Amino acid sequence: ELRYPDRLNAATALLDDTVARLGPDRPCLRSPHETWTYGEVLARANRIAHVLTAELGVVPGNRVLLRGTNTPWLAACWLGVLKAGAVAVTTMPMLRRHELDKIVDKARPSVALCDEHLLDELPPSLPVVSYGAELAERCERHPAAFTDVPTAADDVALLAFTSGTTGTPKATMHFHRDLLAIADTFSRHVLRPASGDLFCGTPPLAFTFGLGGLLVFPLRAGASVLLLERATPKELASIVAERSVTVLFTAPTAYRAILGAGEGPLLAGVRRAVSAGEALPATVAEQYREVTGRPLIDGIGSTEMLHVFISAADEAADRAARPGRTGKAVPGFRAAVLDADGRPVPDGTPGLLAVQGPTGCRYLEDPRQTDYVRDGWNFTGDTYVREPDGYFRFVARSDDMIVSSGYNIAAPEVEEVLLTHPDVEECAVVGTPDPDRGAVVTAFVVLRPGVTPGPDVVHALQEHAKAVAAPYKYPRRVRFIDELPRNASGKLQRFLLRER
Ligand code: 3SK
Repeated sequence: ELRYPDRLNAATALLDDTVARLGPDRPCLRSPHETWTYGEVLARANRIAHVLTAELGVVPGNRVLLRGTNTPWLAACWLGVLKAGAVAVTTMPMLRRHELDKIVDKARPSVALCDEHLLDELPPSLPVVSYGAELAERCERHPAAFTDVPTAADDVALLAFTSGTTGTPKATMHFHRDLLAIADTFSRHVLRPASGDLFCGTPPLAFTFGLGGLLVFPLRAGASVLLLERATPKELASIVAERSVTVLFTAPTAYRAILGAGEGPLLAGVRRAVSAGEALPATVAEQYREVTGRPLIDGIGSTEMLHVFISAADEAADRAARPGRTGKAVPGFRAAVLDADGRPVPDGTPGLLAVQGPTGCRYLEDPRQTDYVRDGWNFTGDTYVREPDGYFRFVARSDDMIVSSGYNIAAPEVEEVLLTHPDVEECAVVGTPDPDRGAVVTAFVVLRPGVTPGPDVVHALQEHAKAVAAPYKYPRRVRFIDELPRNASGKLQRFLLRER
């Protein structure tokens, strides 16, 4: 069981305590052009905390909206907000005015710290300080030391928004102790980082997958992180090789694109490569291992739980975590597969994934709280199977199970089959209404460059699906599209496809 003192400020623990332990001179936050040492980050975060409290009137418990791409400045602002005892409201840099309005209505921040290039979309009623130039100038007026607000371990530190599967945002509240708990569970037991590690990856710091992997975990370990504002999979692979990245966080689609372009060998120096955010296709996990000689660490997490709660914990587990099986409950968490009444289903039978642990779902004023948390379990919305050796195998998001003519068909399984066809770049499968079958399996397919869509390709894909999986699962409808709809954290928005 994890124990933290009653008085706990996560920024103090991540930054000041690391400086006290390892000294100020180690590299901490990097961008492609510069490196800030731990001492420099500490001084910047302290000065930002002064600006917030002394100039902007922020008091403990106030909320501060953060808007920016992944840069050392954004990370320092996040730390400064926590040091001031305020609550960080992280927002995806891609969001536009209409989405930010909803967040501001819900979170009621007192002020925003915003990248100077992204000011346009902020609601004009919200007081804002831009960074770098304006904030840098204000920082100059303040000392490099700050006494962090002695928050309680279960004071809220973070409001993280999730659009869920319906597009209506919910705010999840996370405590100071939760931020350390994700480092002391998934990172400590699965990643096992050392202070010499260099972390890198693509998820935005506004997505808790990125916040953990690209800020909390490296700082808790005294390691450094290379923050990228944007990178295509190809660019990411070259940067990883050039900069000798050792811990990598990105989504399954990026690993697939890197491997598909023959650039997998550029990842050979990565000690720990983590895939989360979406289900990892078995073919990608297999190919990654073949090309790099190392396992790709699959994980399932959620914004509600803050980070990953099922994954493969050590080398032996890595071998047992065969493609298709996400792993076991991360030490510190419990997981079970339950029926709709909350009773355990037998091993081998699909059911609802439920988890308990040091983190958990607390929505800010939202009636959907009781859908997610029941009888002390967090129901993640995924259908899983627990296998007799305790490993959990992903079947589908619960709302991605298609019932067609009485058959239960998991959309990700059909996607996995289609992805093995050489003409398919990406695809998404949904159920669409049908008067005879209730629903039919419908595939939205992005073809590889140079392949011309037409009835022949539809026929070839259908025959391929029938040959590889049980024929009742084949997509009776196939639609070609240029791009799959994804939300700001890169998750597929199947509900938009269903609406088409
Ligand atoms: O939403 C997710 O898929 C996720 C995965 C890992 C860590 C955190 C999150 C939110």
